[in-house]
Amino acid sequence: MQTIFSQLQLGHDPAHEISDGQLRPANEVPQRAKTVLQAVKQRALGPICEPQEFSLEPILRVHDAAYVEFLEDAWQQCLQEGRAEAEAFPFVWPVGRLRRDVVPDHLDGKLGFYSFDAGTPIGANTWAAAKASAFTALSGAKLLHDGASSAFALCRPPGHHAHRDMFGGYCFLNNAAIAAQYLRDHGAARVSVLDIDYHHGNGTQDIFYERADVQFISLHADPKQEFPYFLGHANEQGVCKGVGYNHNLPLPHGTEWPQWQEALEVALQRLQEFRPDALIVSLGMDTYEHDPISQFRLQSEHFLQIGAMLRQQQLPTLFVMEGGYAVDVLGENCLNVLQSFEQA
Ligand code: SP5
Ligand code: ZN
Repeated sequence: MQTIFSQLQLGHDPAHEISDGQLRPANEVPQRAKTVLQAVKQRALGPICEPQEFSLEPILRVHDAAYVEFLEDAWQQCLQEGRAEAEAFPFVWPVGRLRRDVVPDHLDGKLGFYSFDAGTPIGANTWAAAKASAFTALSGAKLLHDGASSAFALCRPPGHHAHRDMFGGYCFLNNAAIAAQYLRDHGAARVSVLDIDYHHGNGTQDIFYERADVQFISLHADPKQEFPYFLGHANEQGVCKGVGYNHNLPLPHGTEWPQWQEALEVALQRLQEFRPDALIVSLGMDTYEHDPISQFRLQSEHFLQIGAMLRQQQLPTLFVMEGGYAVDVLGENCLNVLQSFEQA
């Protein structure tokens, strides 16, 4: 299968994230993409291509225009306010009864208005990288549209936590959602997004929550115990036309392969009932036993089994890279899914 990747995606290079009450070294670093790219080459998955150029239009099918403008301009605004020395973090949010109907002018106000966490800094090249990452997903979607049976969008920064108008969870543009919408706009009647990242894909869920044409299924750590904490419970089933098209399968800390696999079987059952024209896999590798920020216990060999189970769905499948922070083995684990998908 083809891999899509752009060097521009390496430009987002955060030094820090705020977690555990500290400024800590960032987990979502360019090296993640480099190591996966290296494994794609070593294991000869197939050709590696640059993403095509797109206009912003397919991004604006998913994200609010004012939010996209904010991301585009954020670093310029940092420079204007003399804050080029450090990356920009939000620290105040319009939650509860604070007002969301007036967009602040000040950078700190805007940062909080358009985000939901303090773990996702904006730097000089963040917008260029996020845009390239979205174009990578779009190029993968276009390959499927043009008849490919599978493609690997090596997206980074990741996307599944990004809402229509909020960044967070290391994500700025929701690559998987943008790809799903593209496929809908180009002839697919039904698209499924299967999210197997360790964390709940709150952004993707929310984007499609009222819709019956894009199914969202997610296996993830129980939000009672894990980020993003405020979405991802089992009783979130969609609203309006979307009732019955959202499926959350939260799992406890310490989950091992048998339990995870059982949840995947349930997810695949829901997928088959929906009969999608295409499948987008939000491919997070942070379910791995030695992931530094996660609490599931999947082993490298289990990723081979995941690839084989996905293969059995016999659907045009776009893999969109999400999380995974055990950088040393990220390439191996990722390629285990992708190669067993091709060879099963
Ligand atoms: C795409 C993706 O996987 N985003 C994940 C964002 C998670 N951000 C919260 C990180 C909190 C880390 N706390 C770990 C404690 C271990 N010392
Ligand atoms: Zn994750």
